[in-house]
Amino acid sequence: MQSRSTHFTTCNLCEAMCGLSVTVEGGRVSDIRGDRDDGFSRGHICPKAAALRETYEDPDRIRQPLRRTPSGFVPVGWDEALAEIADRLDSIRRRDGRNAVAVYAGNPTVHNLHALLGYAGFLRALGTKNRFDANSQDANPRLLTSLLLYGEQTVIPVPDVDRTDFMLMLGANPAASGGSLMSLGDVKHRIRGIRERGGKLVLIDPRRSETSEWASEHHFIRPGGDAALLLAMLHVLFAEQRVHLADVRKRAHGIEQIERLVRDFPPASVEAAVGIPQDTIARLARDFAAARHAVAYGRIGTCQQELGTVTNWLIDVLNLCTGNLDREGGAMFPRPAFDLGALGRKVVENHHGRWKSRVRGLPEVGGNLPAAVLAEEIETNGPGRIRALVCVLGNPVMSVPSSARLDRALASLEFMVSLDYYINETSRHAHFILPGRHALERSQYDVVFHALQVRNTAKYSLPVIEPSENTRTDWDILYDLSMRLGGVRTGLKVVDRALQLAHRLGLRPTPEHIVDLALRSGRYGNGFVPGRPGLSLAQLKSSPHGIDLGALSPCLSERIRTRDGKIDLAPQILVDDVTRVKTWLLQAPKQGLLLIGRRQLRTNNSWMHNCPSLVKGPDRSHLIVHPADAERLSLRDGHKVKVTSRVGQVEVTLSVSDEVMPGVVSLPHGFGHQQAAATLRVAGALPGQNANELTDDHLIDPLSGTAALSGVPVEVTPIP
Ligand SMILES: Nc1nc2c(c(=O)[nH]1)N[C@H]1C(S)=C(S)[C@@H](COP(=O)(O)OP(=O)(O)OC[C@H]3O[C@@H](n4cnc5c(=O)[nH]c(N)nc54)[C@H](O)[C@@H]3O)O[C@H]1N2
Ligand SMILES: Nc1nc2c(c(=O)[nH]1)N[C@H]1C(S)=C(S)[C@@H](COP(=O)(O)OP(=O)(O)OC[C@H]3O[C@@H](n4cnc5c(=O)[nH]c(N)nc54)[C@H](O)[C@@H]3O)O[C@H]1N2
Ligand code: SF4
Ligand SMILES: [Mo]
Repeated sequence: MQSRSTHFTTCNLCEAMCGLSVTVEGGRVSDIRGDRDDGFSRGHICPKAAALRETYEDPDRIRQPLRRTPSGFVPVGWDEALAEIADRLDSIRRRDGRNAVAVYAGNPTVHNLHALLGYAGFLRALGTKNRFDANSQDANPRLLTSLLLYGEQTVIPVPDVDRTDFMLMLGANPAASGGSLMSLGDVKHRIRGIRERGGKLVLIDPRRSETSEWASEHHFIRPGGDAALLLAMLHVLFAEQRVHLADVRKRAHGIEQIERLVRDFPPASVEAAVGIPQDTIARLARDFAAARHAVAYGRIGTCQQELGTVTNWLIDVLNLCTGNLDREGGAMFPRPAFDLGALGRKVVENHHGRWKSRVRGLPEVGGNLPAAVLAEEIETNGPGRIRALVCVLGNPVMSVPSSARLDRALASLEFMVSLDYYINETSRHAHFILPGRHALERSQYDVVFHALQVRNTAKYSLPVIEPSENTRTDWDILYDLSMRLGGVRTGLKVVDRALQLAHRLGLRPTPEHIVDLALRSGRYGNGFVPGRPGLSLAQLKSSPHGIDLGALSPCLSERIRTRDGKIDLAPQILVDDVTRVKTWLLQAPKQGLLLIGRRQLRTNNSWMHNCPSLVKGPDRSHLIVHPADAERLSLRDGHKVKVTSRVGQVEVTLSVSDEVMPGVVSLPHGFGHQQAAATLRVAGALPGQNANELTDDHLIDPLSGTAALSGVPVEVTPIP
């Protein structure tokens, strides 16, 4: 008889962190379902959870290191690969300097305890200023706002969804995404709960998304119009004396500057460009101010645009001015058990513009340069040119703007390594591919997402399945490479001392050691006092459904890192940037078609299209165009069209629907795997094109370097 066992773990695919109950029979996963005892996700899962098994069993997933040879990729031993990689990287940096070796960290890095902690040490060992990550396609405007206002980029407000009465949601689609910078298990019931309690959810989005079905109201907005909308709402609040002035003055500097700024934005002056009538703007402002608990929340639609940082700033301003920042039912700050920000300035680098990209002079944000400059930094001759790249759990050829250019640039590198378990558009350029252990074979603590939860929680999960023979975790790989390149230094004194000691004793530190140290020294820990109760790894190990540490409570005074403990509400670079909002208002009505994206429940960025259960059924890669635009341009539903931007051109199938705003067209990203069809056999056979062949590496938010992947001017023409 085959052994049968049930294991509890956490889905690491999106930020919702759903609890899973996984049945293993005879060493194979036979069933994955929601863990009803998980206090947070309460049994909720989405179709991607079951696909964890598909990626685990996927015959295209690579399970041993590969070396590229003229006749294709061939298996190579771990030690041989690691020794040669360290040697090549070291000789390039000795010859051309440290910045000649670049790194790019993709999104799954933050979903993987082993990669996240290993990467922090690896960065120190490399010492390069050419660091890139997915945040310049994602959250940089939010991180920079937190850095400027609160002095700490990890101090990020999340909506207190369970207690709010009015949620203004801009540029987010949790019904498809599972929620982002707002970890909320059981997303559907939590968000729908707002209306069920008699509250309101107002959604602002250029597409009538899946989340609109949960909303009380949905309003189309012209892509990029959020900053103008928020300025106009603030104008109404100041004009009608609805701002909690005394309270704001106690907690922040700069309210007078805000009052002056918003005078120029009466709703009548923005309605045409934004696409929302002035009466609606005024009503939304009044409803927001009148609600007992209200919260404005913005996500990727407010980041992937040229006014991303200003927009994210104005969201916090609106919350503060109405008495809803760091208040129950408003925008609140979690108190994480493992607090990255509390680990010190070398772990989370709170600076902006300390160095700039060599060619275009764009500023670093928290130590990372915008990925939009990666191609030009590889292509442009001169001192400091990038000659080698280590790509950590990322697929920038599919995810970065002007992707065709990046594809060519990667092919020209002297040396490249990918930590990845697929041979895809990016890793095919690597000289070595190192596949870390699969999620089901490794432990997990979500360092980042417990710090973004709508309740304070902590959870550790053990591996579900015995690791396959001769596999290594991403921690093992990155730790080994770091030691070969000069040693791991996290910058955190206590951790570094422990690491040095362990190394001298011939012991290998593990992510578990770090999690335990961080938990015990954190705000719920016992501070290493024997006998004193407190959170530790041992306690989490005996709580496989996670631990609830309570509802969010006001704590900004404890977490803020500004000099005098007050919020810097009007940093000069943001105040100055409002002139770009004025320029936008003048130009917006003259723009032609604007391209936006479309996340779907059954996709996960660029890398899960190889799972048969997720891609079966109708083609989901269409370009959606509004009927009025289709008629004007003689475009027909179901026909092929050509989409052209400044940088590229793709041919895709058209869908005519009024779910998008007139003047807006929508194409999902992550499709278009034909060039990797030999090694991604399911994904490679799908229709669809890479949306980032159209997005533009010169269309960015200059403050944060974030790519404006949304709102890209395009032309659509019929193909006869
Ligand atoms: N047009 C457009 N472009 C976008 C976006 C958009 O909305 N529109 N969104 C942007 C956003 S928000 C993001 S975060 C980025 C994401 O972009 P990236 O982070 O660059 O790429 P991913 O598509 O997440 O690819 C992750 C890679 O990691 C590998 N991988 C996944 N899990 C593991 C693992 O556990 N171990 C190992 N070893 N490898 C693993 C996968 O095989 C894949 O190659 O895309 C951005 N690009
Ligand atoms: N199923 C699934 N889940 C995912 C992912 C995935 O690929 N698939 N990716 C994960 C990642 S990496 C991230 S970062 C999160 C993102 O999480 P979300 O931000 O919740 O995800 P999106 O569905 O991209 O929602 C963004 C919305 O912004 C709208 N939008 C575009 N431009 C504008 C604008 O200018 N203004 C306004 N107001 N709205 C605009 C879009 O139409 C879209 O509906 O999702 C995560 N979860
Ligand atoms: S919503 Fe889906 S992908 Fe996200 S954590 Fe839950 S099961 Fe995983
Ligand atoms: Mo993302």
